[in-house]
Amino acid sequence: MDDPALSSPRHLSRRSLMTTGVLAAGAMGVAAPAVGTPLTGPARASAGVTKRVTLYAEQLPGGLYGYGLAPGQATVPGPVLEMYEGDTLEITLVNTTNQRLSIHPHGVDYSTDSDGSPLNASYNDPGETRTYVWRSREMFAASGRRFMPGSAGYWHYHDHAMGTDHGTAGVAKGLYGALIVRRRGDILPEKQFTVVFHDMTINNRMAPDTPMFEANLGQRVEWIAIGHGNLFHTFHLHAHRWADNRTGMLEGPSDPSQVIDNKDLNPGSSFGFQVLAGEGVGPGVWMYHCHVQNHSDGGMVGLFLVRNADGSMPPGAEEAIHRFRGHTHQHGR
Ligand SMILES: [Cu+2]
Repeated sequence: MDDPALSSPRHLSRRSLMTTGVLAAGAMGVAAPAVGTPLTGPARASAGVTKRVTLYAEQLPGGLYGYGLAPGQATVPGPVLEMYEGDTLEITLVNTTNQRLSIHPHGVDYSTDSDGSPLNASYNDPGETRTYVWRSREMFAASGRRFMPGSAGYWHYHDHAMGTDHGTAGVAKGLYGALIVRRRGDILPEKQFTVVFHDMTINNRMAPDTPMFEANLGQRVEWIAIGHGNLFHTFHLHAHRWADNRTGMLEGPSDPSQVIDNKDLNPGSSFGFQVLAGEGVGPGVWMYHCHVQNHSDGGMVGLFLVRNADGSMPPGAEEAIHRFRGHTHQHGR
C-alpha cells in the first residue's frame, strides 16, 4: 500500500511512515504553500490532489468487524485516514462480509451517493465493492471580515448501514476509525493513538485489555479521541495537558484557548491534540481514562507508557503495568 492517505491503526511509529514517504508533504504530489498564504477567494479544492485508498471491511473474531488497508488486516479501530485541506480522498470499500455496510465520514464534503446511508441508497451490499468520495476545502475569506471554515480537524468515520439505517450494529461491532484533515504547515506527530470511548469500552475492549500506548520521553504524540454508543464520557489523560483548540497547541503567548486535561467525549464527537510524551513530568506509566467514576471503575481505563528517551523502561514501570493487569475492575470481563 503506497497511498499517502494512510497511517497506523493504533500506535505504529510515525517516523517509519515518513521514511516511506507516507506522510511527507512531497508524497502528496504538491508542495505545501508557505504558512500565512492569504486566504482569499472561494474554496480552493483545486489546490489539492486526489488520493485513492482501498479499504476492506472484514469480520473479525469475537463477533467484531473492522476496516483494514489490505485483506486480513482489519483492526478495531480502523486505520487513521489523513488528508490535507483541499485534497480529495477516494475510498474504494470492499465488503468481504455477508452484511450490508458502508463508510460515512464526519467533517468533510460528500455528495449523497457517498453519504454511506441507506436513506441515500449509499452502501455496500454483501460482497459488493463501492467507491466513496470525500472532499475537503481550505478556509476562505467571506465578506465583512468573516471566514468560512475549512475542513481541518480531528474527525472520524464509521459504518452507517449495518443492522439499522444508522449503522448501529456496525458501530457496536467496531466499524469506526479516525479521520484527520490537516492544514498545510501543521506539525506532524511521531506517533498516533486512536482512543474510542464506546459504551463501556475503549476500542471495544475493557481493562486490563485496553490498549497500552507507548512513546519515548519527548516524542511528539498525537491523540485522537472519538465517542460512540449510548453513553456520555469524559476523556482524561494523566500528567499531560493541551489547549482546547484545533491542534492542542497554543499559537502564541496571547492565545486565549483554555488549557485542559479532561474533555467531554460524547457519541459522534471527536477531538485531537498533540503532546510531548512526559514533558515536564518525566517518563513513567500514566493512565488515560473516562472520568465518569463508574465508567473508570467499570474498565474504561488504559495506560500510556512513557519510556526513557533511549527507549528503556523507567524505574517502577514494570511494576505499575503488572499492578494494572492484575487489578480487577468492578464489572470484571
Ligand atoms: Cu465514560
